[in-house]
Amino acid sequence: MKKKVSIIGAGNVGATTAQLVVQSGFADVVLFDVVEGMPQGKALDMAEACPLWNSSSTIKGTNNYPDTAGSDMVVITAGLARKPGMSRGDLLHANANIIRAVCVEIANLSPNAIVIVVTNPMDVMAQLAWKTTEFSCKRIVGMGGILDASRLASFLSWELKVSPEDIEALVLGGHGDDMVPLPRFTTVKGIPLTELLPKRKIEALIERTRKGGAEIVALLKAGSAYYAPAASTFQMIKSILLDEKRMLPCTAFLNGEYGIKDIYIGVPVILGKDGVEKIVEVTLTKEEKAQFRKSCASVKKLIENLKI
Ligand code: TXD
Repeated sequence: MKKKVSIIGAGNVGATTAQLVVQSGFADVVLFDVVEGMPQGKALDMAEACPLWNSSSTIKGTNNYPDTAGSDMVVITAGLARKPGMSRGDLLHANANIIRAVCVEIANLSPNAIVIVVTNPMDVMAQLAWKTTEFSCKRIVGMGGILDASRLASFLSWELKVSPEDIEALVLGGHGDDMVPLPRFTTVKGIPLTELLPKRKIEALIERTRKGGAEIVALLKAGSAYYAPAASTFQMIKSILLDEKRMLPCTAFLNGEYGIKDIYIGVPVILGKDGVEKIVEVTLTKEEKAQFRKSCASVKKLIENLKI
């Protein structure tokens, strides 16, 4: 029997993630949304593409939570996306109410699921999902760092005129404007970025990475990025479903690692069949540590604001 992946929110990120999972053939998908007919329509369209994708996965669109029961994985993309000029934090209260409601259903219907949180402000929403479901923190993980690192890797590949395949980028911290891209741990075929580009150039590309989401929001005018976010989410789903044990920057619960306790924040983790199987600690310089702490403080402020 194939694994069951439920995707809550059939908007841009949710539907594109559903497409990647169905196309891969790795799992059956349930696509849930509160808008009547929309998830059913998108699911039917994807189901009709399965013969062309040579995929034996099934997909069901629904407005009924019981259809998600017994999921092995649940991906939460439900909520509002940013409009031009908005920060991710501006979505806090509206999305918190949605996440709470979604998580009550998940905890009841899929008590053994591993949950990937995508909705912004994502680090805080991951914390809220953990509190609401009362699942082990290993089974709640947030998507952000993979996307930020992929954006940095794209900018680097254009600048260095080298295939993105040969670039490994690392971004720590919250998925917000004070994320912490780490040039020391960003390499091109093993060569640290600091050997390949002058400091000024690196700083400019890091700045573009920090504002990468806003750059797309400004261009689209309605909605925010979804192709790269869905591809990042799919990488996490695949590592968990196939127990690949990939080391990926994700938002995970820290319990003293990096000198930080009790918050969800972006760090390198190993993702496998049990969810977050390990948090990988790297030694940071004084400056990197200060940036990481600043990012943690921003996330903490939002958590306190929500009183979770
Ligand atoms: O890196 C990351 N973590 C992110 C996060 C990258 C991209 C997008 N990011 C955030 O994901 C974004 O700021 C939003 O908070 C979510 C979803 O983004 P998306 O672009 O998919 O937004 P859409 O297209 O507006 O889709 C949201 C859907 C929409 O169909 C609503 O009807 C639905 O969510 N929705 C709900 N579904 C289920 N249950 C409830 N309560 C609900 N409320 C709205």
